[in-house]
Amino acid sequence: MLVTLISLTQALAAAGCDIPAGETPILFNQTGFESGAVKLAVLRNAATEPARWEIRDASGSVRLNGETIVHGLDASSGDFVHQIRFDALTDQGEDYQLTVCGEESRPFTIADEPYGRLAEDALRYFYLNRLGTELQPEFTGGAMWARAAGFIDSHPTCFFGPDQEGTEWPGCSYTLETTGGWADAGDYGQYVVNGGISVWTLQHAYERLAARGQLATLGWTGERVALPQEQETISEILLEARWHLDWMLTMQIPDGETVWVDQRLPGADTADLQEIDGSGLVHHKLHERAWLPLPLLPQDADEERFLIPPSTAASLNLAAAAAQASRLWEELDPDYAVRTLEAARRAYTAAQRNPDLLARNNFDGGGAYGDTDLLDEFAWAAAELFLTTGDTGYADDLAAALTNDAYQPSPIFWANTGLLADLSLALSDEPSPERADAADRLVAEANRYLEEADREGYHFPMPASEMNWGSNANLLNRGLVLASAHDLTGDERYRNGAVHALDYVLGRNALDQSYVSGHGVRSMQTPHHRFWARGADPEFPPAPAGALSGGANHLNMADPVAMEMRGTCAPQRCWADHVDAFALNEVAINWNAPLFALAAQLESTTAQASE
Ligand code: 9MR
Ligand code: 9MR
Repeated sequence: MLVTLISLTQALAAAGCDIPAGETPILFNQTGFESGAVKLAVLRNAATEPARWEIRDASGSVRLNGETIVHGLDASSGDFVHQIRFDALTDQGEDYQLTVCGEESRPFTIADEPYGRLAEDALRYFYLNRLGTELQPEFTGGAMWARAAGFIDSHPTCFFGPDQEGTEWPGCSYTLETTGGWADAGDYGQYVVNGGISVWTLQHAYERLAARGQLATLGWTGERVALPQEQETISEILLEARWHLDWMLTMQIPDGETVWVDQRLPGADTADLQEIDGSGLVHHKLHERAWLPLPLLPQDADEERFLIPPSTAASLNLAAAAAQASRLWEELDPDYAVRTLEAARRAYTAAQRNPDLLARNNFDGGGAYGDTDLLDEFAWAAAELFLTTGDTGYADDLAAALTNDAYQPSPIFWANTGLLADLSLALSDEPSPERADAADRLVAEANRYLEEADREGYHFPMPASEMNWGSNANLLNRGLVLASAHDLTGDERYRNGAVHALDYVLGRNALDQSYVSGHGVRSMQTPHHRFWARGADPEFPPAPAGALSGGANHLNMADPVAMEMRGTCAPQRCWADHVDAFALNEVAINWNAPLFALAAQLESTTAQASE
């Protein structure tokens, strides 16, 4: 009788439980939860019936219990999963623990404002990647990330000689003084396309906080991330963005200079070099003739760098980011506001004069950042210029781009910038048809992301089919759109969608991985980075806190580590914390920018709710 009772109890305890051996069964954001927000854990569980769960606090009292929601087989991970929703637990506390199917989770925290340190570390990333300047220990968040300058006295001329396709480039008669800016990523290359979205995203975070009057209340007036510049009242966000925008400005061709470009028609195999008026156009990028080795200190990089021919996309990136900067600096530094607006107008005019100077993948030693569809960049630049100047000519250009049959709003990344225009337009405090249309597009986009989250077992707002190079940042950019939809509608579901995006990046994923260094118990350690290269050489430092790994990528497995994994991994699992895995585990300015922006945005909306 006793034996029967015990086995009955065991059978009951095991109802709805079939936990696969080997991997952590309970997955959630490793940095904890926000008191008032959505709270979701994922359980790897092959059972098709729900299981009972409970959460205890630090004293051992049960604070909440319930049943799992059976999601089923999840294609992006290959896992059979259940979801556990515990939004109802809202008390701040440490050492909470979730128990389900006899498995205990790691302890977790619930806090009113869990995003502050993340935002600060994510912003410090940019200082830590400055070129042309010494990194001083009082600003690096630890002495091991201080270093000498490198890439100083940079005054490159145009690339000359044969490119990778054998085309002979004549070079040009000028040099530009280009010292400064950030390194793009794990490489020290500098690219105006990618600089644009990165600077824009930091400036957008600033503009959003400013619109709500929260810069000072949240301490984003120089109190949170120390920088070498004078910053008594000027925000560290704006100053840091300016560091790179200043570099982008140096890449613009002075009036009256001529430059060689490839004018081949789309689809043509051979180059058609022509010398054109370069006035106002912007060089696409700046890097050496061949990839530099890894690891490498900046001061040891002594190969010559070259200005790679100008592109329409680079010109529009400068136009957009500089036009946006102009309105943000108008009161703080009127001269700079004039300078940036003038540069933006010149770049825009030059792009209109040369609408199809497309960058190609024909220069070794740097990323291509080629983009063949520039309607979205035209819309973005026109929108920023319109918002800053009010000139209806720009509004007309914007309308023309948006109503072009080929225009499609698509998820944000460096080559899809149409929604950046909408994010800026939606922030504007003056009602206008442009603002209303942008708001509609953003909410429609956000609705789609929420539906996509519902389909995912790990409940992040992106389909596996989009887990490409830099997937984590693409996901966080979706988070920014969701956060904007929340601002526009006040509907908490959108804010929760943004939280789900961050939850994935911070640990609620098949690999039980926090993709942000220094945040979470299993955080990324050894990125593809030429200075944070501990993964390649013990003499070099590890990643500092707050750097975002590119993330899972099953679509473009281009590096040696990824190649080994090809065909063997479910989309979410195509990732490795390996220094050589540049298609999976590099870090980049355009990836850290939405990490910062989303953390800052979530922090600020919490702060507002608690006022
Ligand atoms: O560092 C890599 C170099 O050794 C290779 O020759 C080159 C081939 O494309 O790729 C380099 O890696 C870069 C990658 O292609 C794109 N992301 C930046 C990587 C350099 O840090
Ligand atoms: O982020 C870029 C990704 O969308 C591309 O697929 C990939 C290959 O072209 O390049 C990525 O950008 C890299 C750039 O080319 C060089 N610096 C490092 C960037 C991140 O890996």
